[in-house]
Amino acid sequence: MNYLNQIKRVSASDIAAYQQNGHVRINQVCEKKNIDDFRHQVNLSVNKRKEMINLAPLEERSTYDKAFLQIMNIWVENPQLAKWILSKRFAGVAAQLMGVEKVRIYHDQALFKEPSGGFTPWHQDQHYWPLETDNCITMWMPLMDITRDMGTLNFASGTSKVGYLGDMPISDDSEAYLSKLCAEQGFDIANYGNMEAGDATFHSGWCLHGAGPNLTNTLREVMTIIWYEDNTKIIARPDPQNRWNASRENDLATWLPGCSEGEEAASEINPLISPFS
Ligand SMILES: O=C(O)CCC(=O)C(=O)O
Repeated sequence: MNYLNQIKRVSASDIAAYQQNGHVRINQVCEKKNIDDFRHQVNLSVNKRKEMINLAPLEERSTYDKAFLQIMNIWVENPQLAKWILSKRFAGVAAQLMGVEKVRIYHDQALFKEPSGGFTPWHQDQHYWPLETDNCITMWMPLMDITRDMGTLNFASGTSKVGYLGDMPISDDSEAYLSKLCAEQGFDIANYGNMEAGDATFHSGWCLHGAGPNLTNTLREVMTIIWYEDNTKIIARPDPQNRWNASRENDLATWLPGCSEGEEAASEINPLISPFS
């Protein structure tokens, strides 16, 4: 069977840990012997896109832009990479953790932390996503062996249940507010440490997380994929809970093109993946 269709079974204890803490580490989601093609395809696309970006020197950038090179939704322009991003193998792990049969892709993103790249401020991913579900997940996979001092993720355990905490894009403000919140509420902070190429951490949409700076001279190559459960609607408007913000407006236009508030979140760039059938 094609490797990309091979389902990796997740243990009951890993599923329980994810449900409880909002994050979990699963080793060899892509076995090391198979990582080279995935890494190669990501790098091809990243290098192509990078040519179009005018990168300022690190010291002149904002905290956000110091944290990583963020190259988004590259699967749509690279059919060889699309095979990986839309694979049953990756979506199967996500679906088992989420407890669903089918998922949709929200978007992918390469997050490359440069040598001496800055810390990633505390944030909630789902602050950006106009999705009417709590069942969203991100896979964060290094494409190379990495050490903790290259900036592996810190997670505040149990925060997947806190919901929307307000309009807080990744910034010095989100760092200040959310690190204070973590300290005050006494959330345990987890970091899974060194990882091998193809290991992955998974975190849910509301789980508070961030990362340290890259203290090494090596570029930290990480690829991420975001999925949400099938049959998810876009937040309606007006929203009595006041959850629309500028980031969500932008995401609606960018990652759900042609879809409207209150409708199913299912544009042509959010393909449905049924890993188990
Ligand atoms: O790679 C990083 O430093 C941050 C990653 C992150 O925030 C995410 O994948 O949601």
